Amino acid sequence: MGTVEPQVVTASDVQEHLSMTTDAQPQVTDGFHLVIDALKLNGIDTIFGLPGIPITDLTRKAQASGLRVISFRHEQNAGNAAAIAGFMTQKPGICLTVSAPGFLNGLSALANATTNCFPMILMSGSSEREIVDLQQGDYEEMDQLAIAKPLAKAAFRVLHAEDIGVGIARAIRAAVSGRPGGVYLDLPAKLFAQTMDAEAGRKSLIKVIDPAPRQSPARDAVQRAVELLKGAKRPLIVLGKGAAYAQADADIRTLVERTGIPYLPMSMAKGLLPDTHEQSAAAARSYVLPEADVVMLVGARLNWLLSHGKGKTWGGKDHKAWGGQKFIQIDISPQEADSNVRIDAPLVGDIGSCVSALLAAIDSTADSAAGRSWAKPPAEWTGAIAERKNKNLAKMAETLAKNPVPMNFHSALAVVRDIIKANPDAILVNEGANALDFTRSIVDMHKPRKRLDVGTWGIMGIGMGFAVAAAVVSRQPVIAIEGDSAFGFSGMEVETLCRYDLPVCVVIFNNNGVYGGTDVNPTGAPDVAPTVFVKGARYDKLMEAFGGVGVHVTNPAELRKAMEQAIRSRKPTLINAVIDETAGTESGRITRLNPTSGKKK
Ligand code: FYN
Ligand code: ADP
Repeated sequence: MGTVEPQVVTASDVQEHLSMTTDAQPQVTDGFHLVIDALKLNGIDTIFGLPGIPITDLTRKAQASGLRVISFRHEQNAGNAAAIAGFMTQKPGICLTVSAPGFLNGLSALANATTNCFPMILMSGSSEREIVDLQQGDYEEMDQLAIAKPLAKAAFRVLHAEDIGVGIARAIRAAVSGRPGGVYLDLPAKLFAQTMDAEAGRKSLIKVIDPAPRQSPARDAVQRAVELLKGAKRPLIVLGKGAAYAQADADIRTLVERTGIPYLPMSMAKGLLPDTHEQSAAAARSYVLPEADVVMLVGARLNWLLSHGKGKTWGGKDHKAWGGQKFIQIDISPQEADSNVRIDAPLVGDIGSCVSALLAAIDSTADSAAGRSWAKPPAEWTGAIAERKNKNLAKMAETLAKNPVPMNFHSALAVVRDIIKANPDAILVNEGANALDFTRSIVDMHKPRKRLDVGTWGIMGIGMGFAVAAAVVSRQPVIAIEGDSAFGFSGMEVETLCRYDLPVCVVIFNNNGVYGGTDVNPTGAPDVAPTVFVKGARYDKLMEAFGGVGVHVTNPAELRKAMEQAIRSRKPTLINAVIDETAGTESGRITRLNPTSGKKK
């Protein structure tokens, strides 16, 4: 990324904007171009957004300047696209929205990005401060900066053109340094038309140097962790989405394989090592979590997804409670340790630096033990895991071999598993309840950062935004496995998929409702039950409406054929897969989170 020549705005351009008259031909620039130049100077090449007052011209000028501007139908989807682009690239994804309602629509994605540690910048046009602060009733008046602050990692406002360079630089650094997250940048409408000398404008821009500095762990912290690992009889490594984001793939794989320690990938860490790896303990999850005596968390928080490191593990049945483990936690956030239970060996730093430091310490420990290599975990531990894993794998294989009519999640996902195996570079986007939980345990991932899902919040609605960004960023085929309810939150973006002709294959598991279409209205009144949708809906027609390929399938063979064709053609495709509406459970594997009235169903 070299220096970027400022977008020189001639007087006639300025006249067009400011209807000013001038004889001279001063070389000036304006707020529009300073924003664009600042982004380009920092290697940003794509904006996800939705045009409208006061940023429509910014989208036009951005595109004219060579930035890719991907326009959506709802800002939440643009924001989710920006967030996952950040996760995939380690550069902040940019979401651009109009003021007030557009800003609010983007806010849910900003909050989700902050929660998931995805680096993104929500840039929104806004009303003039003097009117907002006096609450005089401006067009779309809203104190957006104040509203964004609690939900963002950082939030800034720029009032003067000469400060745009600093504003963008601060937003970029805040988004990617330390624990990545969502940043809000407030751009009042008047800012864009402000002009300044072009040369002064160029000098005001900042190319951010080393925006995400490596942070090495302390030597004693490394030693403390190695000692714990050395003494473990039943060690376990948990890989979280932080480990995927760090892009330290080779060292992470070496750490797992050199120590021989079993590992458990969290959903978006699947594929860091292939899910078929012999050390994967994913298919023995409820056994390894409570039984391990030392658990090393690598970019994974002990939050609800890991039952807070104590109590019962999640799942359809009660499991042995956790308790008494010793924890090593590798994390860039020093405050994360002890958030739920005591962390015996916090290793604070970026995962790349921490893992390479651990490897060096492990190697030196092995050498000092008279040339013995690192002692692998005891066979009774790895053997016990293998026994449970193989039992679950066998049970799953038996289920997947069945071909029930109507098709259910398992028989459909047996096809998806094959398709992903045959296309390891394809990206899998996944959301839903049963559609999410069954896909997670059935569809093996083979490469890092190929599974993008609902993440820490379990948020519905990420599907099409993630699919658009995944296709734009990776240029690889994208397969979005969607619950029919989940798809509804972002379904209008199938038009976006077609408009940009993206190689996205959306597979909707259509079981006629939220969780399934079997609820009935007990009153007998005409209204269907709150969880029921139109029976036999044909979502495939929606894709056809915009020129994409729509396919309706009712069995695995038809699903396989349609998916293979979609991958081959790289055409936007929506497959409406009819799923037995009695299959699955309410809320999938987190049924127990539903408060019950105590009555057994
Ligand atoms: C896993 N398992 C397998 C396999 N992989 N069996 C066979 N083959 C394979 N490949 C086993 C695993 O050992 C568990 O069995 C079980 O399948 C479930 O595995 P999972 O899903 O990894 O484990 P679990 O207990 O569900 O994990 C808890 C959880 C997870 C909270 C981390 O449920 C989750 O991430 N949920 C997200 C929910 C969400 O966000 N929903 C969106 C909104 S829902 P046992 O070991 O025998 O237990 C709106 O309503
Ligand atoms: P998962 O849901 O997969 O378990 P989480 O989102 O709970 O993952 O945890 C991700 C953790 O990774 C966060 O605590 C975050 O601070 C940390 N993290 C993110 N990026 C890095 C990095 N580059 N180096 C170290 N830690 C990181």
